Amino acid sequence: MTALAKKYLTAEVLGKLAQVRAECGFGIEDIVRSGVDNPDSSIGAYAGDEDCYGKFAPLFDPIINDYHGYAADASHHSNFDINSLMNMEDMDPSGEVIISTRIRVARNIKGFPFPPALSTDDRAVIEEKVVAALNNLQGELSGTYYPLVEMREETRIQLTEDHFLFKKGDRFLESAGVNGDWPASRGIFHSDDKQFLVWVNEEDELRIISMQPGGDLKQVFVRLAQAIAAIESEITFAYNDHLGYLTSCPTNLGTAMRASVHVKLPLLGKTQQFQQTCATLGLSVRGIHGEHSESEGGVYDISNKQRLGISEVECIKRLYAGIKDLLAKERQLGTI
Ligand code: ADP
Ligand code: CIR
Repeated sequence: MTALAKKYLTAEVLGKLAQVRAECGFGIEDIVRSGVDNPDSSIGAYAGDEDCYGKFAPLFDPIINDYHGYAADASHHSNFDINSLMNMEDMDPSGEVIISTRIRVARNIKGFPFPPALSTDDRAVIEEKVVAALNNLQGELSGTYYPLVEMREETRIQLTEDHFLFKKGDRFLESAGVNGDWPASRGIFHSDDKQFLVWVNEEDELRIISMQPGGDLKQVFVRLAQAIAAIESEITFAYNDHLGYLTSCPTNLGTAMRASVHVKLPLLGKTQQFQQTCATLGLSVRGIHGEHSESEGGVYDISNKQRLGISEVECIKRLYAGIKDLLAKERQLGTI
């Protein structure tokens, strides 16, 4: 097992944390259950509430520092100012190599535990609150909420295959306690064109998503920023100055933003140094059906790795620069 939770849960740290309980009732066994059940985890730890990050800091701080390069006394600053993205052009004006661009942020609601520790009743209250706020959205953000309990199985499968909906039965989330009472109080809200979407009560209480075909990262970001501001005017999200927006998985803290493209890299993707090249550029590689999936046809999901200690616009700028670099490398291989 190579999970960061295993690396940092030394005998000494376990000794310190064995008797500790967070406000949500979580002990160390709850926090690392997903990593213990799934030895192929990369992280293997989930928080049940904000208090877990404080009470279990001897485990979470080194994980956070390892993943984000972020110190235990650092502070996080949010910045959605689109003016600094004004010169950002479409990453693929030809429309041939970037299939689609997506940005999501994770959010949890202040005053509630996170999904691994939610009660049945709290989950239902959250769904009601979120749907009420989403139903007030106007213009291109207006849409419809589709609860999972009412969804036909074919529709659910199609939405998942088309990259709009979360997967069912993820084993990492199952062990973390996220899938309790499935499918009650889960669902997806989306605009008619499916360019603006919100997942309700999956790994985090909200996943706010903007996506569209092609490589216009700025346009996707602008839509997302407007949506977040509109939702935030009605719902207060869990946030603190050290960890930014608070999420159940420590990889998502801070901006909680994953900006990704589905991009064709058939030559570079086959090279031995591909993973290392992406890592050096601060990029993560996933397959085209999300985390823990494989690439198909030389298409990869490439996204910003760091989300904490950098602003939202910085996440976007890093992805943009990284993708430009990867596209140049792919072109070079094509002309050799
Ligand atoms: P998350 O991005 O929320 O952390 P996943 O990695 O599981 O979670 O991705 C969720 C879904 O979003 C998957 O179906 C994935 O293929 C899809 N997705 C991610 N990035 C893109 C993209 N740039 N274009 C289209 N679909 C995407
Ligand atoms: C793992 O440790 O591999 C899973 N728990 C996923 C970790 C990072 N990704 C995520 O939270 N989406």
